[in-house]
Amino acid sequence: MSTSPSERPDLVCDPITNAGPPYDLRSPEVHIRNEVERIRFISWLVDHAHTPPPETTAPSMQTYAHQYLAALLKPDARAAVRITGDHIKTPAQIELWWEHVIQPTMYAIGDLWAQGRISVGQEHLATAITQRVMSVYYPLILELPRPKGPIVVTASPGEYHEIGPRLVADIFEMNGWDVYYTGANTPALTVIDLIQSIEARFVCVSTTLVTSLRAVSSLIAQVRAANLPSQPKVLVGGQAYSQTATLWQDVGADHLAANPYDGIAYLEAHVSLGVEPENRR
Ligand code: B12
Repeated sequence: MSTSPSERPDLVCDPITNAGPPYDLRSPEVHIRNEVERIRFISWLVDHAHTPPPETTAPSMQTYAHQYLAALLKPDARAAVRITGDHIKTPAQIELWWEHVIQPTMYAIGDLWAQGRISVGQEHLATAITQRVMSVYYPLILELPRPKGPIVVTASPGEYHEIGPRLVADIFEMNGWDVYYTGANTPALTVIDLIQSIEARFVCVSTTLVTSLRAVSSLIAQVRAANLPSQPKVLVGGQAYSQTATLWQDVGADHLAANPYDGIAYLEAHVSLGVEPENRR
């Protein structure tokens, strides 16, 4: 891709004026177009990873992503925190940043590593910087009201990729869900105990590696066999499902969501909202 993102205003989600993410949940066409543009953009980021980001007075989400990637690669944690902090003023802007800066830059980091253009150490450092950046916003995220009920978000057993589920957990939390996030490589019994103790009606399982899917099947089978009173629905997501359309059914899930917003649409379609708000955190 040779065009610069700043030359493509149609790809740009304005960071200041746009209230919400550029998804239209009712329109699969818009969703597919967004995903195609995102893939193109990641490839543009990879190609321009070592090109200094231009100085601009009206940065788009994509120029921010370019600047953020440069900070990860330098590596400059302070610059990554500063670029993020200059942009984020509201929870809606955290969501935009998670989806349109953190996700594509981490994919670009993965591609740069797979192409041998950065070392495994640089990839680890970039991941650590992103984790530090995200942690700045927990005082804000965790203070928001969460009246929609408790849910579990977990990375499946054997799965060490945890930024994806963390990002999902944060976006669910910012949309009113009371999220219990377990982190990476969570044993099935821990997940079952947690669902039981908080009476979660949903468990959301993130998986990146296809090789982890056997463990996902086992986790879901154990959740079903536990016959929990809250009868939790199992929502799955993550890159492990991107190659074959039916994998989510093979593992026994109730639903596959391509991104956090598809996930929210599923949760909201399957729960009656506004139940006992005084009992909700
Ligand atoms: C950081 C990283 C690591 C770190 C993870 C550290 C951590 N604390 O998370 C470490 C070093 C541990 C690691 C290890 C490995 N990694 Co790695 N890693 C990555 C990297 C660069 C970034 C991951 C990330 O943060 N992505 C950003 C998040 C936000 O995206 P996401 O997870 O896809 O989540 C989004 C969606 O998928 C969706 N989603 C995800 N889950 C869910 C769940 C629900 C319910 C919903 C609704 C939505 C949803 O929403 C999220 C937000 O949009 C990726 C590159 C990539 N393409 O992701 C490689 C990558 C995933 N790793 C890869 C590999 C090969 C490995 C190793 C096998 C390497 C090795 N030989 O040891 C190991 C496996 C370890 C294991 N058992 O899990 C490959 C996988 C290739 C493949 N097709 O299988 C990738 C793609 C790199 C590459 N380009 O080749 N890795």
